[in-house]
Amino acid sequence: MSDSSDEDIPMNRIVKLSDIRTIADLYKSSVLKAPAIGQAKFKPNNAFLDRVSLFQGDITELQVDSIVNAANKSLLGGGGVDGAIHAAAGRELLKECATLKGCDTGFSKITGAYKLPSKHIIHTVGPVYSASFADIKARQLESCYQTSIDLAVERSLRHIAFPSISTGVYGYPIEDATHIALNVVRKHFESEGQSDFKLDRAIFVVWSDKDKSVYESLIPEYFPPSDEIKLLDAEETEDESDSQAEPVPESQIDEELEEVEKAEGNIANNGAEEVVNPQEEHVLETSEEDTKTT
Ligand code: AR6
Repeated sequence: MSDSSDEDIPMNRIVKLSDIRTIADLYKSSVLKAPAIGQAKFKPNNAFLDRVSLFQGDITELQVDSIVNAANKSLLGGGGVDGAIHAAAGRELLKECATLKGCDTGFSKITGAYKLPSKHIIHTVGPVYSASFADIKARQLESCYQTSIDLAVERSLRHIAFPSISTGVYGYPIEDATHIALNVVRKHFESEGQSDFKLDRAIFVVWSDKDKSVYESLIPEYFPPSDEIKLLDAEETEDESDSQAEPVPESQIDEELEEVEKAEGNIANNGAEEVVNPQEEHVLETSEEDTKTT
């Protein structure tokens, strides 16, 4: 080592929000193509196209309000994106994570981001995929996205960047996982209405070319451009009924989740929490972490 000048300190690349292309841009440059007739699952809404991005690269480089970590139940680090986030954020992140007493599958907890350019990290625990429990796994993955968004909104964080949760080490099929990710974000935007919305940008971060092409092919189904309005009219009734399917009662989900947890026998959470339903989870999150400011 020669000296301690700034040049010797490796500077991670920082990607600003303004450098992250929205899907409106991606349609304009024909990276994204309008869906075929009848393929769109939602009606076009151009306002949403400026609030969604697809970014290929390292999530640790994003200078945004929050990035999501695909963690495990211990919240104490691991491989994949979890390893990259802990390595880039530094030991202080691990120290804060150690105070959180783990996290159950399908839920999320928030920390500071330390050496990262983002403001916060939302740690979510995706399901380990199993085709035998595909419905439950889908519900848990959906909950990862939803509870992460809920935390961002609760903390008034205006941007959230998601990696492709569970699709690496945890083996979730990328197409199925991408449908879930896009559906949750689209429904959140629908729930916010046209004005006074809480989330300015949802960024889907992909690492591989294959994952990028899956997102590029599925984004138009959830966020079609407005040019397609006329073409979609004929399909509207069917699309709306698809997107407003009757939700499964929470009690049923809880029972099924408990069954899966027992079957897996992989409780890595050294805390005392039982599996809780999404409503109860808000209480858990606020009581444990509200000492931190945003
Ligand atoms: N930026 C963005 N995406 C990334 C990055 C990065 N720096 N690195 C990897 N990916 P995975 P999981 C992508 O395995 O399946 C860990 O050990 C990767 O290509 O990180 O939820 C945890 O501790 C893939 O598309 O997460 C858990 O034990 C996606 O991130 C377990 O892995 C998710 O892959 C979680 O497994």
